Amino acid sequence: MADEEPADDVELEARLAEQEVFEPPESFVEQANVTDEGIYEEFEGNWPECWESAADLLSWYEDYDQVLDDSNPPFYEWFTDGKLNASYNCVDRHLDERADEVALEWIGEPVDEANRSITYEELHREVNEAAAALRDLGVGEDDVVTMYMPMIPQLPIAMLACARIGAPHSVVFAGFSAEALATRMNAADSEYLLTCDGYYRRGDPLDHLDKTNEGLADVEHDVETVVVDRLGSDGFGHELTDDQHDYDDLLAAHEGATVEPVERDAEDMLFLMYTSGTTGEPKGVKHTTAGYLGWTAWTTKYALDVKPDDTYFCSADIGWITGHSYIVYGPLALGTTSMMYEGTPDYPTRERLWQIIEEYEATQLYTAPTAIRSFMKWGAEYPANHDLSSLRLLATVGEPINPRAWKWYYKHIGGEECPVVDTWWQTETGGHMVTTLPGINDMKPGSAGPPLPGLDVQIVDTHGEEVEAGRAGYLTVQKPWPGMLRTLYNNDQRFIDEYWAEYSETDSDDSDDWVYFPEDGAKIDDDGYITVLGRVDDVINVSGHRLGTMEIESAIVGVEGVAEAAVVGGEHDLKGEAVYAYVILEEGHEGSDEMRARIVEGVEDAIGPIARPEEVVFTPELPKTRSGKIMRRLLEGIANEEELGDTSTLQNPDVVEDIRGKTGDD
Ligand code: 6R9
Repeated sequence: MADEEPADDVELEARLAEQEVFEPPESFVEQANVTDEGIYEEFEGNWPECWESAADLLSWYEDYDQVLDDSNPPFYEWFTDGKLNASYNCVDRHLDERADEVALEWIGEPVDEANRSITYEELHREVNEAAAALRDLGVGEDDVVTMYMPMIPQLPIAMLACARIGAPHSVVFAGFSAEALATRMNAADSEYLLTCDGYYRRGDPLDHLDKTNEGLADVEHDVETVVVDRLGSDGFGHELTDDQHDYDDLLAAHEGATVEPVERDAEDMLFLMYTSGTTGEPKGVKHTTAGYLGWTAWTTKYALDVKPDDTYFCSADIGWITGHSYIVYGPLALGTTSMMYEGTPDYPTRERLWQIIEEYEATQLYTAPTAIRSFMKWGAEYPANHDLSSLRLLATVGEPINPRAWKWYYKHIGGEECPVVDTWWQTETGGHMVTTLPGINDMKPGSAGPPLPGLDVQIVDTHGEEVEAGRAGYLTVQKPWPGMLRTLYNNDQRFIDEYWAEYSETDSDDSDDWVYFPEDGAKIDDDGYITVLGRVDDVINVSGHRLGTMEIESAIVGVEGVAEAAVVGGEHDLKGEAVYAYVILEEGHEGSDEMRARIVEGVEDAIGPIARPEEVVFTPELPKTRSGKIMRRLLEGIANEEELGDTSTLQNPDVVEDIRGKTGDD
């Protein structure tokens, strides 16, 4: 690798390689939203009341009684009996001062043809019309509305319209399969769906309604569907059925309508988001109105340093939690301009992202390490062709960032003048948990930083005892926080089993006995900086996307001719981790290329292309312990070309060398 790198990368390496600590640039600190390091002590000494500072960022119809009700752990309630509306907070309240400012800056495909600047006033109009249309369709308070849409403005508009009428949304990533859509709609008993006819990918129209219809065929109840006509004359000529309605027609029928935002209780559900877990069934993470919105607003303001006059750019997809929290809710709650990019970073050229940042004078860029590693591989000449001086802050999320990629980002995108915030958090935490505050803390590449003020994060061993600095352990959160998930939809027991049982005294009513376990490994240094080491459960992280190995295995076992499968994550230069599948075939079936192709197709059909196996290895046996458990750790070792240590306690030690010989063959 090293000898292929451009000369200035080598120079950067020499200068920055040794540097382990970076101070926040002075020009940044001078204008930062928070610069007083006393905030850590202040929050610790005033917990949980410190979180009034999150509630204070919101507008309320009725004030809350209690900041935290912890009488029934782990079912915590925040800002009890307060009343508010998320749509009002993200739209209406900005009208007085910011009606003509851009709320959503949409950069769509085809390139340069499909852009739209949506002001707060326009957003208000369309959210109201959509809310009126949905209500007319029968959507009532607390009905779950599913959205299966790519990065088009109708997606955040529909989310805010639902919030307005008190209907929780459940957004399913558009790249997920028909089957994934059906599973989620069935699990949430969701009787309404918003989707679109299709969309463009790298210039070509792609049929989305076909996939939607395939999913709907497996939904167990009747569904009213609203279809956005995204492709116009490039469309696929679908005829809408009786229970499918055209989005534009519905809005036209409600032109100029206004819908009073409903007063929601602080603890009423704002949305559901399905995410991967250890077992095959996706988990419906439930977020509520006040805690979530306050948390995203607070962290957007303090960790991402967003101000109303910013043009803030998060390149995530709204179909994932990062897009929910940091494209839609956090930024719009603060009344800023949030950019939404529909395309990919390398279409039509590898300069696309930098061109957009220059053209719109973006002030922040929030992206994933996997993207940064691609930019790095393409070379620094692409960003160098553009004026990126509007950028003030850089951020990353989704997986650990290696120090080399961090430094490249800092130098080539930030020009050494932007702090880089590495934000550790999860779908379940609602927003940031571990990150530097950019106007206060020094940065250490590779380490996310200290926990946010008011958070009690500890790295513990298997007995729950804190480990020494430098030693690997398990990340835990010892006190509740406003943005936390409230439960798994319709499954309180699984909520306890998945996140609390490991380190809590589950028969206790004392909240001090309850500890949240996010299933990540981590270590802490002497300054309290946390380095996240990755998942310790059967979840793998491909390009920052969470995938359950069990979900992939069950998709593979569903392919005719497959007897058994084990899936593990193997290290991958760009994706972070890639899917490695070890497959045993039934008698009479052959490990042919055709079989391999069917397995890949099976996974794509069940989950989506993001879960596509990098390698499929056919083997007559899988390494098993004497008690018959598949030794996934060994397979991981093989995928990562590691020394395997003693394998003699296996039921079938010979199979290891056999499998090792076959991995990496093709
Ligand atoms: C926001 C998001 C959560 C999992 C999480 C962890 C990994 C996220 C990270 C990170 C190291 C970071 N993760 N951010 N690991 N450093 N800055 O990604 O949510 O899709 O639920 O994934 O991602 O393993 O547990 P989600």
